[in-house]
Amino acid sequence: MTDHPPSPYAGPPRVFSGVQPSGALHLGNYLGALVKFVALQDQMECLFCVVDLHAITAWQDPAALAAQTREIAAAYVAAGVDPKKAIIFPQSAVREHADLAWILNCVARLGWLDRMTQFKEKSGKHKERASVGLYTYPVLQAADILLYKATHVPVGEDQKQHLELTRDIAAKFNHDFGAPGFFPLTEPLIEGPGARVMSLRDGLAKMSKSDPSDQSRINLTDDADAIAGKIRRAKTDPAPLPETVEGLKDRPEADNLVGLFAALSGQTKARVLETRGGQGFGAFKPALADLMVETLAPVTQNMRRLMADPAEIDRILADGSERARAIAAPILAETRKIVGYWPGS
Ligand code: AQP
Repeated sequence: MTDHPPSPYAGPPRVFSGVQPSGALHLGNYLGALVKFVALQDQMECLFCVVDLHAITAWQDPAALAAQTREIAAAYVAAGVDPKKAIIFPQSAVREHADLAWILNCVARLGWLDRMTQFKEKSGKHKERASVGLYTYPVLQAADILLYKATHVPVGEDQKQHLELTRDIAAKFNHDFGAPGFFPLTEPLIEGPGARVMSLRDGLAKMSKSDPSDQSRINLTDDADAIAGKIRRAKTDPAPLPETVEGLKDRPEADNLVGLFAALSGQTKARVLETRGGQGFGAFKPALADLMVETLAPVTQNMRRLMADPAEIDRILADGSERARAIAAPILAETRKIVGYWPGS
């Protein structure tokens, strides 16, 4: 994607990120996104959205969608996001997302979207049967971010290409409409050992909600026995752990488990291998499972408690929607004016 000159954007720093209510959250979502959300809420103004417009790019049962949205919001709070500090809201409650997405659909180029690897992966062999929404998903994502002039977006590594596209769209809008610095060139916040959590069944595939095998992922709702069982059955190779990170090359499953240990214990992979190098998986896996249970148990418990009080989650989401709208509305109004829409519309 294009290298852009430094942006003349002069607005305040602001964080936006989102998770789709398309199924139960897993450890990849937790380490790739939620943990970063918690860390950022004390550093900048943060908006954490439950992106239900994105979720319907693939079929969602209408009778279940609102409950799934509540569950993701509960997961944010259970993981440590404070709704008094950060703004937590459902995307569909702020109509401005769809309005800006249309404008940005007219800025983004077909050739840019044709390069998006996530569409290719998700649409598979039958791309002509995928929804048009799935194809333009990254443009809606750009609208989500730019609607708040967000300067930073914490995401997993799988979203890197979409974030580059967001920068391209912002730069082209600013250039085409003669509005330098109107939209920021958003920085992705990806780094860290949890940025790419892989499937427990295949070290080359990312851990994903839509993987048909539940054994491939640790769900945030899994209890201690389920976690221990999944880690015990996780695919590995017969060799013991290497002493150095270089020794993990061509051992994707071992690399993933060491990466998980590092992310959960707040260490680097090198540090983990300094103490665990030479250990077999028979000893390493139970230690990893214990660490995982210890980290996730409080989150799971909090989530259960919150899910038992849907009125409280709804209150958080209503408050968040109002605060999000208050930021979005003037930015959209200005964008519409720049585009030349009918005055007063
Ligand atoms: N395996 C992963 N490792 C690290 N981060 C991950 N994320 C997702 N999978 C991993 C990050 O979680 C955030 C929310 O993702 P999402 O649910 O909005 O979309 P997704 O990337 O499509 O998630 P899934 O679980 O893989 O869902 P499906 O199976 O529906 O595609 C994002 O920040 C993402 O980077």
